[in-house]
Amino acid sequence: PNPLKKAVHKVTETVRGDGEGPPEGVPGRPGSEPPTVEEPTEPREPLPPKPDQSGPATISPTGAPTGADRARAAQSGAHLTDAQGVRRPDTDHSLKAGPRGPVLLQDHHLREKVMHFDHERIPERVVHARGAAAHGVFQSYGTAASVTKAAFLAEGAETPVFVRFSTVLGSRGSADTVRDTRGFATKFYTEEGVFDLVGNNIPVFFIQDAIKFPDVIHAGKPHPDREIPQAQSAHDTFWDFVTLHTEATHHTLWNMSDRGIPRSYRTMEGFGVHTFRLVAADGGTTLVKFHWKPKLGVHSLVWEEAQIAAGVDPDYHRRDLADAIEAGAHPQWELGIQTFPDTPDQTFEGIDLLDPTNLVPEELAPVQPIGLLTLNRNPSNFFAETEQVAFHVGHLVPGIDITDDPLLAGRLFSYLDTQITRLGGPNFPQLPINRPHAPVNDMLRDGMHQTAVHRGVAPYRPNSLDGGCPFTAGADMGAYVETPVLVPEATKVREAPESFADHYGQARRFWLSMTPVERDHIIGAYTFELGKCWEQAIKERALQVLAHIDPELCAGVAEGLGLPAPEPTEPLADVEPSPALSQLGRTWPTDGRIVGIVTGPDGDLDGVRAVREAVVEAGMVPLVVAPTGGTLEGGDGAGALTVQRTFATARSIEFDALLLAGAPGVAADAYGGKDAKAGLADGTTPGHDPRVSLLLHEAFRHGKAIGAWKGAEAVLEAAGVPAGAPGVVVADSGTTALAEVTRLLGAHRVWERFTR
Ligand code: HDD
Repeated sequence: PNPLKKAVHKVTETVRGDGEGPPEGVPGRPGSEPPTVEEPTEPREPLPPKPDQSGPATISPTGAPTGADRARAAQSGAHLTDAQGVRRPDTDHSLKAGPRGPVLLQDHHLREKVMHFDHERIPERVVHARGAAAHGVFQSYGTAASVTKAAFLAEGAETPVFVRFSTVLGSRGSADTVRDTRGFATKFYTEEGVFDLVGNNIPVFFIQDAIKFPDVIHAGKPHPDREIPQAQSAHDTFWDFVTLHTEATHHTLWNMSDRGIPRSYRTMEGFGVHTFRLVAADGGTTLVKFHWKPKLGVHSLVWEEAQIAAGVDPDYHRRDLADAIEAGAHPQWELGIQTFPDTPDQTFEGIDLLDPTNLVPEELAPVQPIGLLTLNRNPSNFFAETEQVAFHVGHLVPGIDITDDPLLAGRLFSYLDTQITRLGGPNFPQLPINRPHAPVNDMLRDGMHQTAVHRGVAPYRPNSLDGGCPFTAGADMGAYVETPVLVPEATKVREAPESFADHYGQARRFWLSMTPVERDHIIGAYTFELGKCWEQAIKERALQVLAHIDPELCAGVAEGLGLPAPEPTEPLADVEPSPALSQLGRTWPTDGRIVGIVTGPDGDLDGVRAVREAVVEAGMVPLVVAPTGGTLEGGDGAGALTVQRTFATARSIEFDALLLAGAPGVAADAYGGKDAKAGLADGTTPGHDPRVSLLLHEAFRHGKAIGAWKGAEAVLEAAGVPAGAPGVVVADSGTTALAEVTRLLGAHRVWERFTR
């Protein structure tokens, strides 16, 4: 049985409206009485607080009550008060000397209200400002228990988590679908304290040493004079940096691949990037790389879709994640590890494990699943949770340790430091979303925004006044003891090791691992981004870099730029492809995929009813698209069909596949009253609705499966969609068309459409 079926029913019934007709009396739903918007005259029972909405002042991190009343948390009672708990009779009028007179300085309610508003914004994250998050649970398989003593990785352990996804370069209000790396940061509230896995959807990084981080970010962010372009790497400073710092070649290539434009956060892989060190109960150590594998498969947008979404629905990823969770279609990832022996040289098959521009092919070190992440609850307040969550690579628990990756070393400093500016002081771990679920008994005191009321008089140790508490624990009592790693005798230098010098070999492996269509997308992305650069010298330098990855890539981009393709100055790296790096060639579940059913008032509504039901049965989401909103009635089937999208509100980017419910119905209103077929037959412009044509044509261009039935060929033709083309199915009935469309969806797209 498919657990998503129920969820999809829910999404269609509650979020998007349902063919069975709206629940009675829901304001704004068709068929309901017009909503009466009246202000209640008596206080009503407020909604119960959500589980994470307890006031921050009620419990201290030590577990001691602060004396504050939970009911005093904001917006929990019937009557308005000011910040001091004093009831206010009026919050709409300033205190004035007469109704038309001057506002009085003594209006301290006005002063408090505006003062608080003036300070509502906090600085956005210097990177990863734009994000979306969700709560969930991590269930450990226990398969890592032999290599780590981490309690949350023991068999059967269940740990609450909070995961924040993000873009890197854009500001808080920027679009979700820009070409960029995505952040994938997970906070595990383990019983031994908080563990943060602060990763990305790309397994390698631009730079090898954290000292260059400000530089790469300055280069990627908008130009300092005009502050454009927003959330883009398609500009001179970015390409200037990555072509002068050729260690960035591998990460840049990933960004230019389809990985830079994920279809959804739900279809992204995640990577811890660095090599970490796991510590077993017996003290044995293993080097590991962390991977998140999405259950729905790895799936990306095509570039034009990403661009359209950035304008049509800038919240595309944020909405997708929240909708799916609200509908009960809880996204899942498996956490996996690649393991390597902890040898003194910290290399594996010749790959330096301390170089974060390297990955280890899965063919050489398979990813071993160790647990399952399920995101099952949306935040109830964006600011309190998604904005105030503070991740840090130094939040580690016993059994997980760091390595000497120089990029990681800088991160260990940066993440704490940035929170001081962003969250206004050192007490950010006390914010509800950051609070450990393990008891906290520190000797940290006071500071800005201290909400704990600490007991005791002796926050130092040893002491004799507080009974000697706190005592320290050893490793045997669950304390975090750093692994005693041997530091080789060395001279202090500002240098990178010789093994960090190969900047092209891994990039070439990635290129060679791509299928032809993925290579075409990469060539297209480089051509677009470099085409946006102004400086000729930067374009030429970029081509020089590409020549060291592959001549086909270099020639393709050079052609697009209208420049000669240079020769490499050194032999190309001799590397084997890693098929696991390609997103193609696998069949994925179709759960939660969105199928648009285009119809009209005179359409085959019984066919639409049947196909709609079949889409739900298959665990996918049907959205009925018609000329106008409201409901469609007709056919033999009972009940009105609710229209979820109109020709005005539907855009192809929302749908994974389209079904066209027969020409007559679509033609009636949608084609300006004319018959599409007639229009075509007499050679005049078909009387089609350009919005339907655009919908179909974009879906076709973007490699989406299209199914049609009962004489819809003319509409397809009017849209420039050849009926016999790959992935365009014309069948006797909607359900027959859907069966083929569902099969095609398993490959995510009809890849044959992307011909050279
Ligand atoms: Fe970073 C945020 C991931 C290198 C400095 N980083 C941040 C976030 C993610 C990453 C996912 C957003 C966390 C959230 O949702 O709140 N960063 C990475 C990865 C890196 C990396 C995978 C390389 C492997 N970062 C990196 C370096 C530095 C930083 C080398 C500095 C030397 N990163 C930061 C930061 C941020 C941050 C400035 C901004 C907001 C924050 O930390 O809390 O400290």
